[in-house]
Amino acid sequence: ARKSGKLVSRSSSQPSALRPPQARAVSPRAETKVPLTHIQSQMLKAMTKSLAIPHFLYSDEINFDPLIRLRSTINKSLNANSPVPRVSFMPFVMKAVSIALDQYPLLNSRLEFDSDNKPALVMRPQHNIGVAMDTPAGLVVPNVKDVSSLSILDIAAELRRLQGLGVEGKLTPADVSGGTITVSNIGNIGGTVVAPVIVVGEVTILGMGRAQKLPRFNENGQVVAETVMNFSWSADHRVVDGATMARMAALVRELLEVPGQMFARMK
Ligand code: CAO
Repeated sequence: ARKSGKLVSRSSSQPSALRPPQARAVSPRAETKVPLTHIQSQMLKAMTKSLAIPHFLYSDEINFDPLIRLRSTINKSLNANSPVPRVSFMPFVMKAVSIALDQYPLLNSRLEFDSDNKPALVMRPQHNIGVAMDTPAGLVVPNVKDVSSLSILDIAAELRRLQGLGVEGKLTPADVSGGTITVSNIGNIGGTVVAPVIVVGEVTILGMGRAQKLPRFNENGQVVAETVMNFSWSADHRVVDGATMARMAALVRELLEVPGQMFARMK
């Protein structure tokens, strides 16, 4: 199908909103000093703090074929009167993360130090899932609030709203604050693996790479074509151990590979 074909092929006609500003810049003829953009200044501060977090990377491969089929069925049922004309993979991934967080709430927490430098974990009841977005002005990370209370179509509609505001540079402080965990999908631009950087005030981030059709062995030992995607998780190793991360990642994988399980657990 065209849609699933597009998912695994390299896009030669990237929408201009997905092209970084540098791609349109002209190379200087001599060394030139330029001030940082507003977003670069914010990245400088935020990423310097983020990279002070002792973190580890955990990676896994997800078979996306069941989700590709499900998304195609759902998209065929949508029309101009639906809350959104189509859904991408992000709402399913965000929902799976939210369902898994019910079992692993530590990964939705925040590490805080009081005035005596005594650490504590702030456990948070809502899953406000941040989404890294590439906009003409650069990287922004708005979040979808209370994902556990939203349907797949609700999440898609909110993502669409945030994407629209992001492209226009009109995201509000409320849109970009209060995130509790982040998902960064670099795969629609390229790259099969990304090592994501934890957002300060959170302990976990998921990075999604590009889906690829690759040969894999099925349960009968036969080689079959499978659409696979790398999920890479970074977690704050001061409070999250690798085993907890691996269990959470395994649950997210199970929910996406057997989407029926996800629907069985939806509230
Ligand atoms: N692999 C392959 N194809 C993918 C994909 C992936 N991981 N993710 C999305 N695609 C495809 C989608 O299926 C869609 O094709 P269809 O027309 O068939 O639906 C197409 O790419 C465009 O997707 P989209 O951008 O409309 O929607 P999305 O919800 O998947 O992604 C967003 C939204 C905001 C995450 C994305 O636009 C974006 O900005 N990505 C970059 C994030 C980033 O910069 N991360 C790095 C942060 S660190 O600097």
